[in-house]
Amino acid sequence: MAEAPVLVERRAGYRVLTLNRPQQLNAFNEAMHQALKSALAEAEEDSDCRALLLTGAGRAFCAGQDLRERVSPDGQVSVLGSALETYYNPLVRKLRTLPFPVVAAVNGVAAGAGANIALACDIVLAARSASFIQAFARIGLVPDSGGTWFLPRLIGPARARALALTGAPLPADKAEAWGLIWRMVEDLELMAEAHKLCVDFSEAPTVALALIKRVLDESWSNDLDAQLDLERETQHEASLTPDYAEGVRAFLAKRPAVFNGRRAR
Ligand code: T3D
Repeated sequence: MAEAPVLVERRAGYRVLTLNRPQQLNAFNEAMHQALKSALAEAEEDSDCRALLLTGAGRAFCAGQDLRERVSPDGQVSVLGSALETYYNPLVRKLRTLPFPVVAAVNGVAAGAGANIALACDIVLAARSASFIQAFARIGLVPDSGGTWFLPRLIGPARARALALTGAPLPADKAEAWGLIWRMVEDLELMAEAHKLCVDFSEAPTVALALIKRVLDESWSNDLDAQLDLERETQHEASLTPDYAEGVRAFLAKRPAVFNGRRAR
């Protein structure tokens, strides 16, 4: 029987999703898209899931679209557009709006949509041997999966343009130095660090974290006035959660807070 294209591991308080087509460097085919979509939906529906770890099997994180799927037996390549609408765009939107943090553990090369899906995660950790490649221009395409949005915002227009136009690999240490990712760690420490983050998130005030994701994303298109209004709204919502009450009480009692991650009843 063929191996599952996405492996799902349930841990206490979080899930680990592993892109699992290592022979193809975890390139996305339709089956992998479907499996990832279902795994994300199931994680979202599980009220005990308070963080997600996304990684790749084998030596790569993900090499983007499986290009073999884009050539017909007579050598014709597909015209694109609907694939983005059907798979990549909903995937990026879902990662940004999941009501808990998503940690990408980039274990090796992340190319094309694979790089930008990593950047869509809330926190990106990369192994020293990993690299990020905007491979699109190399095959006559335009960066997608949010790349043209994330890159200039994370590293500035000059570096974004050069990476997109040249398709040059960006090694993990430089990605960290440029602010593209949160941290580079040694290869052997990657998964332990990623799990540690998820364990911490699984004990965090999850509703507040979801609201933080939202206000930071919306800040890109808001002026200060609108952002102040949004902060008022989200702060109100956060203050209705049992975790806020617990956080304040625990602080005053000088004890560690025990957050349940639940919404206000
Ligand atoms: O189509 C749409 O829906 C639009 C959306 C597009 C989104 C995109 O992601 S477009 C960009 C697609 N990705 C790429 O162009 C990257 C292609 N891959 C590479 O450039 C290189 O493989 C890497 C730089 C990622 C790694 O290089 P290297 O030398 O470490 O490995 P390799 O030997 O090239 O690859 C190993 C195997 O994986 C190889 O298979 P083989 O020959 O051993 O049977 C290779 O063909 C396969 N592989 C790697 N990437 C892909 C792939 N097979 C299919 N599709 C791939 N994207």
